[in-house]
Amino acid sequence: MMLQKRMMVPLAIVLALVFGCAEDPGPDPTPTPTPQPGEPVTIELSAQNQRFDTDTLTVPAGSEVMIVFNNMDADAHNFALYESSAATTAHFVGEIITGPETIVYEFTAPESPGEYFFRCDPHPFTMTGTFIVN
Ligand SMILES: [Cu+2]
Repeated sequence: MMLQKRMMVPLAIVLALVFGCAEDPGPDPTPTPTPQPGEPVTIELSAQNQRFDTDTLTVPAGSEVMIVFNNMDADAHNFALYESSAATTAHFVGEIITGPETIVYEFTAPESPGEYFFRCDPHPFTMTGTFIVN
């Protein structure tokens, strides 16, 4: 009887461990994070051959925006955000850098959703794009 009891205890522990492991759901699946208003957003933007690599950037309203700007030209470029293509009201004007060089710009996106205008100030007609706030 004693022998039987001693065997039962380890078996119960083993079963508990196995059962416990089987119940472990494992690592949570990592969903793709969707930026929410006010959350930080990182954007990579390049300038090469007197052109931006995109003509549309989209961020949530009021988000903290970090633009990693890679100027691949041996020319002066920047990123600047304006209310409209009239470029009279600036939301953010990034420092002009001569490439090849990378700079990080940080600013807060406009609170009002809509279409804004971005450009390179030294090339205000050829390096332009739409900055969408939603
Ligand atoms: Cu430029």
